[in-house]
Amino acid sequence: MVRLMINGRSVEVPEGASVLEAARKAGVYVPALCYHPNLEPAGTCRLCLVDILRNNPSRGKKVASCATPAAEGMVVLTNTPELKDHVRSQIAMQRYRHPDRCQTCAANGQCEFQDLVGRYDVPPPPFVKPRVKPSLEKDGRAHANDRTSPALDLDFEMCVLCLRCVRACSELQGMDILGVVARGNEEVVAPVYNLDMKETECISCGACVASCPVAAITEKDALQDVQDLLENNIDYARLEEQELVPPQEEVSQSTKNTVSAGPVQFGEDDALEKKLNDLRKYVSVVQTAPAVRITISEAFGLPPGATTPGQLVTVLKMLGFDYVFDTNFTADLTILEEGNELLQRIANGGPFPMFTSCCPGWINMVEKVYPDLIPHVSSCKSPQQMFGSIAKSYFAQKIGRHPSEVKVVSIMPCVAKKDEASRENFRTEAGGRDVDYVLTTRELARLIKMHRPKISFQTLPDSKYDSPLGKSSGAALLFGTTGGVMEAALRTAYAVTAPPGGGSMPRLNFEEVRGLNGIREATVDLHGTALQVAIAHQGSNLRELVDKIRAGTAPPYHFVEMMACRGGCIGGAGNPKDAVDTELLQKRFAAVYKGDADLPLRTSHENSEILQLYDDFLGKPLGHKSHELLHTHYTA
Ligand code: HC0
Ligand code: SF4
Repeated sequence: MVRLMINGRSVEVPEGASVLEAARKAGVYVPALCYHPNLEPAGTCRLCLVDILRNNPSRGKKVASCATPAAEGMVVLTNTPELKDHVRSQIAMQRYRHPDRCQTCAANGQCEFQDLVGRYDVPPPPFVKPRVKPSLEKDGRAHANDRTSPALDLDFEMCVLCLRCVRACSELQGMDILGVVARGNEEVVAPVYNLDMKETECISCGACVASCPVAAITEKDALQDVQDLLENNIDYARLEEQELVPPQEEVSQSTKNTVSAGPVQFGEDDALEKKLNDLRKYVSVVQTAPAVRITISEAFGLPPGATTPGQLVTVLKMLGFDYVFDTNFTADLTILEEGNELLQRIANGGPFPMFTSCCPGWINMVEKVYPDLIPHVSSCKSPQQMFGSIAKSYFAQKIGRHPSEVKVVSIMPCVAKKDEASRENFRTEAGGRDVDYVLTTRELARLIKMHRPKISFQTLPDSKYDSPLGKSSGAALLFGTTGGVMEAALRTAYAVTAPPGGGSMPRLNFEEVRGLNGIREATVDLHGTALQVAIAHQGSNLRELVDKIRAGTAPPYHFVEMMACRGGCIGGAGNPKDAVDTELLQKRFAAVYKGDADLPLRTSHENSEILQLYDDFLGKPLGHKSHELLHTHYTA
């Protein structure tokens, strides 16, 4: 540990920590845009300069505190008048290039640049000269936007050149899609080689989005579509056909009455209610991913897991969804399909290893970078997509609606799920896309705040998920974290491979696959069969493990779980953004395991609504109907 003094406050930090990290620990504010706790320091924004009065490694010069290691005995000043003037002039320079679009910006209220402008009271410049891609035009025009990705949008005007996205893509994901293009005044961050996003090997993981301090890279906005679904669900063109258009005089009369006579009365007239219901174009169905119930609380200033899944259901009902269902239900379904696929491969001798298929960032990586691995990937659709298929078949049938009249919205902690939902093989002629709209957890928080600005999320009452696609196990909740799909599968595999007549105790906890190390491996004894498994999370680790497997230097794994985001979905790029450092990730992680331990049902194969679904509709795992609805194929 080293001890230093910052603005008169003494603080102790581990060796190797930067002066900036020491200041944050001491509770001293130091402005910074290019700093991010998960990335190597770049020292490019120059906002975090400090004076070091004693033990200054730069002999008296101001230094970038993010890139300067704290040393024993340092005496640091962060807030002298000269430093404040420096910060204000740096921000003013950025403001000269940054459009004034705060009110309609996706980052409004969550923007690190907006915070800096407010904190240092930097006035707007007389005019703004935004950054565009002047030297990169393809059609004779400079481009302010790249909207060609199915999951994210780039707005070059918004960029503050902190390079966090470039570093996240390369350091965390091992992908190197983005870079600084052009020089001087024309400098912008964009896909390298003058490509459009859709032409790159981008895997839509969203690590760039999660690290962006402004809204230069954002998830593709689905808020307007979802609001439209919830608020504009009446087929007005058919009003007349239903004899619901009052004559003109009556309209004005009824308007008067509404104003003077209070709220309109409903309830008595069943026929009218039925006619109104017939005019509703769609039944809106929403599904919530495992991790959303853990992290949504953070968007409302609470710690991870502080709100309950029941409160999430309540708020979704308040927003107007007709049915609130759970992706955890189809996570349980996935275990039955994927578990049987693994057992089938064991019986047939491979191909091994079998890789999980639920993470769309990983699937994109396989298709774009490692197509030779396609036969190794499980053919199961992800739980999100299984849900869409089941909602537009089994559930549509149950409520007597045509698949095209059921609109499915997903709430996901993931940016790549938008890409997944838009895939051509995830749509049917009858129902269109299996999943119509995907909102990230962040977008859901924005939607809630737009519609209920004063909501006190934690005091909402609990509601139950609707049936029949709402019941789920603790194993399904584990899907939200790295190692969770593996553990859920092991719980069921252990139970179904138990020798007839029993005698052995069920096994629920597989500690050997838990943890946050980037690559983990274990051998699990399934009643005499040794199953070799591995787990990796975060793009750079996926690549490292794949390289070993392809080089033949990895053990002969049977089953490998791959998740593109650090920590799995609880670290997904669609979660609330604030300071997702290791400490916060550990809290989310602990909340998942506590949630699992608290649930009465812990294993997927004991979920009675899943068993009912097989009895009523699917037949059996890997059966004909399952293949049609729950499995897919991949293309290079
Ligand atoms: Fe995940 Fe999923 S667990 S990928 O991390 O398998 O996004 O939370 O919804 O589909 O269930 C994300 C989270 C899901 C899916 C599930 C899987
Ligand atoms: Fe890189 Fe992922 Fe962003 Fe694509 S989505 S540019 S792969 S960080």
